Amino acid sequence: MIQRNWRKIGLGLLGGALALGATLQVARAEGLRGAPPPFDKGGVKVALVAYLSAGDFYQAYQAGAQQQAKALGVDLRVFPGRQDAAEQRSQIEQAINLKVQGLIIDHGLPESLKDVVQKALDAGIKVVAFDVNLDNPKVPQIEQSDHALAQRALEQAAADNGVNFKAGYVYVAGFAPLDRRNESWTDFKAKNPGVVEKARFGVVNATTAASVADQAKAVLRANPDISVVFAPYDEFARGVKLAATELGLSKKLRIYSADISTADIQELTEPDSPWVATVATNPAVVGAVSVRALALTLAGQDPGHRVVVEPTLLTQKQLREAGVRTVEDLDAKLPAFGQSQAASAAWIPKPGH
Ligand code: SR1
Repeated sequence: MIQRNWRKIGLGLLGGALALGATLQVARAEGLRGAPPPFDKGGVKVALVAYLSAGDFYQAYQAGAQQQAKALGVDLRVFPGRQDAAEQRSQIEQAINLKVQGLIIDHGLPESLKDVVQKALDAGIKVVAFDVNLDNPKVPQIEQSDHALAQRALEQAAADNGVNFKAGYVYVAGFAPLDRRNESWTDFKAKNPGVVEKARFGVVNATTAASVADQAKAVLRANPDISVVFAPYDEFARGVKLAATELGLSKKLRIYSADISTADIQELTEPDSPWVATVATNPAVVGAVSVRALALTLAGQDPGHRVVVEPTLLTQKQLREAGVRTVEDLDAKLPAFGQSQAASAAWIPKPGH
């Protein structure tokens, strides 16, 4: 009956859902052998509601979430928020109305989410959050160890440049991972007074790299003594690299970032690239961990309040020397990058199994 109702509701909303760009995958009807309820019976419906949908990170994250959902026999609907807080709220409301059993909230602005997430919890829906602090003991928080991520990038900057340099810094407040990375930057500057932040800039929108490139051009023209840019988001780093290339500064600037994608590897390793290091997880692994954390919560098992996927330092030199061209190459060469034991259980199959 529940299954039939779901189909009815699902068909009624399918047009709207497709218009929103939601993706639908058919749940495994027979259930997962040896799994606890509700996975033993099959037909589990969950939704991933994202705030950011532009950029390689989020596409890979969502693909990883879909692969893990498929392995679990779960019907995962992805709602792309399109960098719009009101749209993300409305999509959470839609997911509640669709009677999903679980929700993954992927980024967003806490103040516009807390009440609607509480509404979902009150309706008996289990919720986990990736990179948005919902400040709710019932909501496990998934992250990439952002303090350590930024520290490792900055240690590499110090190893390459010493601790006396003029820096540009790309930051937008209000995004949990960027706020955590900012705490590491503040700490690094306090410990290294010879590191002088000459300019701070940044924007997050549907075309982040292009917008940051415009800002970076103005900043680099006005501050020719900047030799290091800390840009802890790959879209930021791409923007700064574009600006440096256009201004002919590639050989006198070094960029340190977060995140990696196949397109980023190309940009890091090309001749004379100023993008010299990044610290990153495989976003597909983070997407899979998010689904596993939700699955554990749905099964009444505790994934822990803080679920962490550890990032790896990737330098231009290492990538070039190892002949790494793609994220798949990284997975093969660095097992710690290509998999995570976070939020695992014997009954949860790994993606692709
Ligand atoms: C605007 S927040 C950008 C970050 O979100 C994810 O955590 C990625 O690591 C990216 O750097």
